[in-house]
Amino acid sequence: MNENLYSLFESRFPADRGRPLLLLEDGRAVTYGEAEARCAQYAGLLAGLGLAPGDRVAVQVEKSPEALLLYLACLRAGLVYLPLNSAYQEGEVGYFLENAEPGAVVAQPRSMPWLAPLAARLGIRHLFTLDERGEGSLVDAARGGPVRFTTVGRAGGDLAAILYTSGTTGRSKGAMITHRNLASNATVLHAYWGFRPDDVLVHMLPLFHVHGLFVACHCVLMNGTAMRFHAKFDAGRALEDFRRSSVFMGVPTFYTRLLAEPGLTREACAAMRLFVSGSAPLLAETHADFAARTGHRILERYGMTETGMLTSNPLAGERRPGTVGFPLPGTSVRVVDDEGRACTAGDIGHIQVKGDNVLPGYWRMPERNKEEFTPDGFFRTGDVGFFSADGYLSIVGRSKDLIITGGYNVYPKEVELAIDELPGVAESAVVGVPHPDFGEAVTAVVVARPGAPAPTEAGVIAALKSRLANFKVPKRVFVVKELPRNTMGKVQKNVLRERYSAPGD
Ligand code: MLC
Ligand code: AMP
Repeated sequence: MNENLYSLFESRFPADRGRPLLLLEDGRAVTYGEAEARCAQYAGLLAGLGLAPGDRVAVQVEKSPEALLLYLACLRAGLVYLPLNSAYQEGEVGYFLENAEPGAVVAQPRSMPWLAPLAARLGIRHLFTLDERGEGSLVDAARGGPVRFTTVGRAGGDLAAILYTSGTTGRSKGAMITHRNLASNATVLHAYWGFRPDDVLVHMLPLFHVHGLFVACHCVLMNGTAMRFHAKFDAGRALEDFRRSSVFMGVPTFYTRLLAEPGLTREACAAMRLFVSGSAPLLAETHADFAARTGHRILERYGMTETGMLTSNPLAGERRPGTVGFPLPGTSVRVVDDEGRACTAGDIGHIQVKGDNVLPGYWRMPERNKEEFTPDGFFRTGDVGFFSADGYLSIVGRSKDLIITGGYNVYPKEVELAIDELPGVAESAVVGVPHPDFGEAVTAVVVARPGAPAPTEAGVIAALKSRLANFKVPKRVFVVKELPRNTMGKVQKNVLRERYSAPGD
């Protein structure tokens, strides 16, 4: 049996291929028929380059309909899709390309001055451009190609995508995601959230991470219906769309920004049936304010790049604020103590998971696979939480040193390593402090090197901007004489978090 995820989607496409898949900001639409044809052309182009099933295609582009079709084309051709956040800088991309050894790279035209020499150095023969308007050498090369393509047969365990996630050591790991991982999660979410034949989803998330690419797009593709497709989040546009749509998915920052709009009313959301939040904790206060203003109780769910979606508040029963709901069908979620013994309800412990949605391992990192999985095959999420007596999971913290800012993960170690390389810096510590818009804000505390000119806040921020994706760059930098340490010599990040969370800092 062909377990290619694309074939599953295709089986759900509407019989009338003239129906829209994408409704664009400028009023145009991309129908299912057009999507199939253009996707076939990209698949044909990539296969024609000599790329074989299992080869990686790295893609660092802004969001556009073509970017989505390119993803579907990779699935269809049996190639492994490797999406990269468009904010990543040269050094970050260099590591991913060196590690993943893609057969082809598709990137923004503005990246070519540094990307072309990098690709040449790494022996990557095929390099294409694709810009935010959906134009570039990729589109030119595919134009006029056959509009049919026979989807390549894949087994469920074959790779569909690799998504890099940073690690506590500062080195990124490629999460290997299989066709089965994605198909099982898509099938479960589509059913659990009760998708209906007339649903229209408002899509404002980026396309290079799990939430926007897999969770949102897969639900729509499984439903064979349309999404209103926007380049990025815009609260005003979202409100306009809510009047003629039914489902919205976002990170908590989307919801706090919507709450700042006077136009967010019960009447503006009357056509909507479901608001989903995830990727970062949704404050119970945001949940309550949103319900008071719109009459809608946001449905919060919990997931990870490595595992897809794991738990969800129910569509029908009580959506309990501050919790992430129940394990999804087919996913085992357990909470264990430091010794690996099951915790009882109410007791806080480590969250571990198992299921068809969980990755088989990290790309070329056998040692990490041993550490991240338990001997009985559960994946260690690094999240800490507890189950209530009636089965709702709450996340109370993380055992991994991680900051989530506006739904993006930032590992302090990576930022600290970049800061420590700057002239005049002896050492640094990076923490997350509460932020009204982004939930948490990356904050750096820097110790100057004796005898060297002291670094300045503006200087550190400017230097980091060319080295790190913008969301990793600290919003504030404090230069201090020394870092607080415990008796073991370990930096006390909790002390720093408290110190720099104070209003006025
Ligand atoms: C942008 N900036 C951020 C940021 N996004 N800083 C911190 N955190 C972020 N998330 C930078 C900008 O570059 C800019 O810097 C400054 O902050 C202000 O930018 P902005 O104009 O306010 O940002 P905007 O473009 O509006 O983007 C904010 C956002 C976006 C929240 C809309 O970040 C976003 O779409 N986030 C969603 C992330 C997501 O999809 N996560 C899912 C991961 S999957 P400067 O210096 O230029 O001023 C996952 C699994 C799961 O986690 O469970 O879903
Ligand atoms: P990522 O690696 O980007 O996939 O991020 C996954 C992490 O995001 C999880 O391990 C959690 O720490 C966090 N996360 C996702 N959804 C939620 C949520 N609803 N509440 C709290 N944390 C969440």
